[in-house]
Amino acid sequence: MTLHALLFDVDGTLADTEAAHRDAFNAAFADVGLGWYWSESLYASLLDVAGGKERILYYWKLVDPDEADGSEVRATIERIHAIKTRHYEARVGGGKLALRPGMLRLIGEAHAAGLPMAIATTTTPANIDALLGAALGQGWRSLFVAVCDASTVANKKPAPDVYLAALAALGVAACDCLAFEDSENGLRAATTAGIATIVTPTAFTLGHQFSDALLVLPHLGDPALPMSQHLPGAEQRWVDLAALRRWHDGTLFEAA
Ligand code: XBP
Ligand code: MG
Repeated sequence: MTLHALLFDVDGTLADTEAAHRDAFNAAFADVGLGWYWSESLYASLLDVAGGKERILYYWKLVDPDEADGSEVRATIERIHAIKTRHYEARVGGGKLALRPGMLRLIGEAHAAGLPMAIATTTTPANIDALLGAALGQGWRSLFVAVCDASTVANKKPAPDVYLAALAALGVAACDCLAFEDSENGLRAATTAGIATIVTPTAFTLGHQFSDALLVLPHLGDPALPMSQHLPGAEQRWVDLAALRRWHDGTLFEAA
């Protein structure tokens, strides 16, 4: 099998964004006068619900089931979420949040090698622009064959839909790809789509189940920030294209 494409999740994978999301949700709740506050531990559990709007509705049903069934709820959630997105953009825009170790380097390596890439996320399109516009430059979209996000498919992760949409746009078979994820929902979405997946958990997802992952790593590392652990079949302690190709074609544990 030959590696034909890389697919990247956004939140928690390309960058450790969920703290900024949590702050943005809480700022929006304060703006609209809702006495809600999502603590870190509560937010970690709410992250099991993919999609910010879905997450708000889920929480609303927890705290006030009767009100959450009202006719106006959908419109109210849209309004809250639009405010939240503006707060999020303010928190990560302009390069305030760097990509996780190794991501900028790997994306550059793949682009230089002509290896197609796609994004498969459940987050809102504006959030991706805010994060990647600074990290990768305003022309960041040209680096990816497809950007599949909350506006692309109805069913969010752990449904495989967003990965299936990315595979269709790439025109490659799932078995010829590798995906990068940070959460159990994301891993389930990618593996259900048939894509071998490398997981780099964050503090929010460390306790998740990753038994179906090809590899679980603390991050992808960089020459300037090597991982503390050895990588299977690799001399260096950061993930590069050569290592990915070996892992993908099944020579995972053969000597480099
Ligand atoms: C993570 C999500 C998103 C973000 C919040 O997306 O589930 O909902 O938590 O962003 P992924 P929105 O890991 O698939 O990138 O409020 O825009 O949904
Ligand atoms: Mg994620």
